[in-house]
Amino acid sequence: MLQALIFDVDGTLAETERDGHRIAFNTAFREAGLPFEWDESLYGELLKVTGGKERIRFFLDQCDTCPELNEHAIRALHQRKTELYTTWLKTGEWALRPGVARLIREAREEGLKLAIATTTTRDNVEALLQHVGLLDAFHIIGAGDIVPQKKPAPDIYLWVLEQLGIKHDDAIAFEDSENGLKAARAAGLRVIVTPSYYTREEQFEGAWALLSDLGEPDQPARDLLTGHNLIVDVKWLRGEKA
Ligand code: XBP
Ligand code: MG
Repeated sequence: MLQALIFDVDGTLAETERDGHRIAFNTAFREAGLPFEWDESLYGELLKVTGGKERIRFFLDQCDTCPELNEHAIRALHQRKTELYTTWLKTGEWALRPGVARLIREAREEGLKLAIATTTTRDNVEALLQHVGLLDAFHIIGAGDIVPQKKPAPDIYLWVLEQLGIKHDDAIAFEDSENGLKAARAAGLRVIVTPSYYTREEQFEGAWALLSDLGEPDQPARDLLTGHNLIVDVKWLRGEKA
């Protein structure tokens, strides 16, 4: 029986990567006097590495002309990036994707539990949810370094399921990326994928549904496999998926 919905954050709740995270990384690099910046296309490639600190380390390991940074320096750089990013979230120059707030409110009213499973830093999640008035809607927030291995490892989803006290059959995950899909599937979950700006070309084999977004009454979502229009609501999730 469906008891919980578990949401990824970046790309799934909102398009936060290109104009949010990326700009915050670049501003932190510039402030620290570092001689590089991540353009839109390079950032798309770097997104394959989940987690901001891991992404910086991966980039530096591949870069012959970049200065060496130890783990302490990367941590400090990333902390500044988090400050810049949460400030950006508070400006409100972004929006939740279609259907996200509607489904979260409806699920709450229907007595479903709500959780977050993300690789991003917890401060980021709280700032985002706070800004749209949805922080109180969530029972569990699984974020950042709370588990040793980030997506595509299943760790964050397994941790969230344990905290919720439910079995994988009783929850549905919402993701936008192949890494996220793999993580949720490896935890045994059904997964609804709504590809985002950077993940449109990825492979989503094993997704329970592949949709343009969650849909609003005046702006239905599109099933990307069948071409049908639909609105993702709790009734549909409970089994009337047709
Ligand atoms: C997306 C990510 C994150 C952010 C950066 O995570 O890969 O790493 O880009 O966040 P998800 P931090 O889609 O699972 O939410 O810099 O805070 O690590
Ligand atoms: Mg994502």
